Amino acid sequence: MSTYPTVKFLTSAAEAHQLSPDTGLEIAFAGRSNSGKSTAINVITQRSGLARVSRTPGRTQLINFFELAPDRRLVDLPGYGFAKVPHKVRTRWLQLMEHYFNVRESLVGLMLIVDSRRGLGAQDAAMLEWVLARDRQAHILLTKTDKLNRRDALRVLHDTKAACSDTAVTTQLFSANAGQGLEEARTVMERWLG
Ligand SMILES: Nc1nc2c(ncn2[C@@H]2O[C@H](COP(=O)(O)OP(=O)(O)O)[C@@H](O)[C@H]2O)c(=O)[nH]1
Ligand SMILES: [Mg+2]
Repeated sequence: MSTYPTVKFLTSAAEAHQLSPDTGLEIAFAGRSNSGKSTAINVITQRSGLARVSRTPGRTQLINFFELAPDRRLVDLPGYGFAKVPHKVRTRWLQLMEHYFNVRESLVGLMLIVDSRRGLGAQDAAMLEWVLARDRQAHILLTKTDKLNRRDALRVLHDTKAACSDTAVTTQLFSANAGQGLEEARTVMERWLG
């Protein structure tokens, strides 16, 4: 049986005032464009079309809210790290993210989606600092491990854990294609959502 049999899209927010009501508990997914965020959301919730998967990194800067169960949400934050976006777009992204992290009381934790072939970057580290500074939990999914051999995957896991060793951040390997790490990710989410 699906862990979230009633998961459904709730709403999109392009502006601060459009966030869904701040009740209950929610988990935010963040990461670079093309890191595998939408794919991870789809396989974790077992809904193939829930979050759209793109080959070309999208420029839409929307916060998408999904309801996992009553008063339990998954939030798809707009991706970052896309080199060619205009300065204005980047400023808007920053303002929307800062607003979200500053006001959101229902936020319990951040799932940080990192391409295992790239490893943790400066912007990923900045996202972690934001949530840790606000006393929220964080868990890193090192995605697309089917593209690495086992030795390289274990090395990036080790390096990422080492980079976060003075924090409570946890890290795991993940592959949507190979079905690796699904239960581990769901267990973290279940723990956070109580
Ligand atoms: N090989 C492999 N490709 C993946 C995996 N997860 C995502 N991708 C691919 O990576 C690309 C970007 O994925 P997407 O989920 O749209 O990334 P997002 O921009 O972070 O939402 C797509 O072509 C996906 O099919 C994975 O686990 N393994
Ligand atoms: Mg996406």
